[in-house]
Amino acid sequence: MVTKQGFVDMPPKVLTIAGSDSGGAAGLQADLRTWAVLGAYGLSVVTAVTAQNSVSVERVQYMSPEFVADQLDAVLFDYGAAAIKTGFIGQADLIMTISAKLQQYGCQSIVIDPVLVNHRGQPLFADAVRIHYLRYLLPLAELLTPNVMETAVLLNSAVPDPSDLPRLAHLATELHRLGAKNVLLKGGRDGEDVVDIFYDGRTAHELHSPYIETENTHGAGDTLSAAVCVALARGERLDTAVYLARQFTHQAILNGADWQLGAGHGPVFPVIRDA
Ligand code: PXL
Repeated sequence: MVTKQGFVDMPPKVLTIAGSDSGGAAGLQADLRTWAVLGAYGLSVVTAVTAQNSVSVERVQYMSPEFVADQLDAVLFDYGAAAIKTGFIGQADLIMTISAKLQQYGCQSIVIDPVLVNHRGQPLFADAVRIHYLRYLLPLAELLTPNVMETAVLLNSAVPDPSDLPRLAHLATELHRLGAKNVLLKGGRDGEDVVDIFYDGRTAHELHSPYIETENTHGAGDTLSAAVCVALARGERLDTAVYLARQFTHQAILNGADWQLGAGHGPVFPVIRDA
């Protein structure tokens, strides 16, 4: 909010622990873009640097656990963060390091976006990564945000039919049972709607929004979890945070739905709101 004197209120501080997408669509670039648009102050701890574009991921260079720990110490010791999200991690030892640091600093309002499959739904990592997610990150999650494929990977089960909503609701309860306080299972379908299941430990809520016919959804999951962080950092209830973030992401997908920035899948692009 800009005041009469032209001063700006202090923004909420939010931290992403994520990979860099050289193509600018996903990863920490999507998080920081979302946070700039929503008026939050974004901190970023880099887990890996990818060489990728709209067509393919060519290479991934992981940061060492020591260097990730140093980045976390640097930002958490000084700034702290009112909400935190994890994105692309991809290595068991990095998961352990991140989990230990989040606990050491008593971090709250943690959103775990379990980046485990590529956009074709193929698992990206060895089974050790899945096991480390379950053991070290799920118990820290205020909210876990898997899509249908990632849910199957985490639970080591068959990929569910996205239109079998009772089954998705059941799988969300399973992820809660494994330690995530709340679960937003994304990517269900009901006719012309996409349906996310929000399980809060008591009730599975079906959250509907109209399906947008586009392949330009790169970064949608990142944008969603980043937007949840901002609402949590501003003190919103989690169900409100999820509602606001879904609206915001729906609009971000609409914005870029007809674009052709590169040869392949295009990005989502959040709108700049009026001050
Ligand atoms: O959208 C998930 C995601 C997160 N982080 C990085 C990525 C991707 C998908 O491409 O590259 C770095």
